[in-house]
Amino acid sequence: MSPYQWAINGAAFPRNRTLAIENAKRVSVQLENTTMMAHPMHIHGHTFALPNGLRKDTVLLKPMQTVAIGLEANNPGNWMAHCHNIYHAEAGMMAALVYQS
Ligand SMILES: [Cu+2]
Repeated sequence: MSPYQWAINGAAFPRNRTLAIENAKRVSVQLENTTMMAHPMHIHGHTFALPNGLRKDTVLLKPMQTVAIGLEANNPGNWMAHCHNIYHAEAGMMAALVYQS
C-alpha cells in the first residue's frame, strides 16, 4: 500500500462514490484539480469533448485548474476514471464509472 493517498470526490478508491451515468445521455463533467500537482485525467472506454471542441480520452489538469468536459454515454459497461500518473492511481486517484440500467 502506498504511504500516501490521492482522492477523487474527497476519498481514495474504493471508498469514494461511484460515478453513475445513463446510457445515450451527454453530460457535462466538471474536473476540478484542487492540488498543486498536474494530473492527466483519463476515462476508460470513452472520449470526451474539451471546451475548445477537441475530442480526447485524457486531459491534463494543471494545478488548481478546472475543466468542463462533455462526455457521451455511448459505451455501456463498468469503467474506470483515473489519473494517468499511475502512482497516483495506485494511491487511490481512481473512480468507478457505472452505467445505470
Ligand atoms: Cu495525478
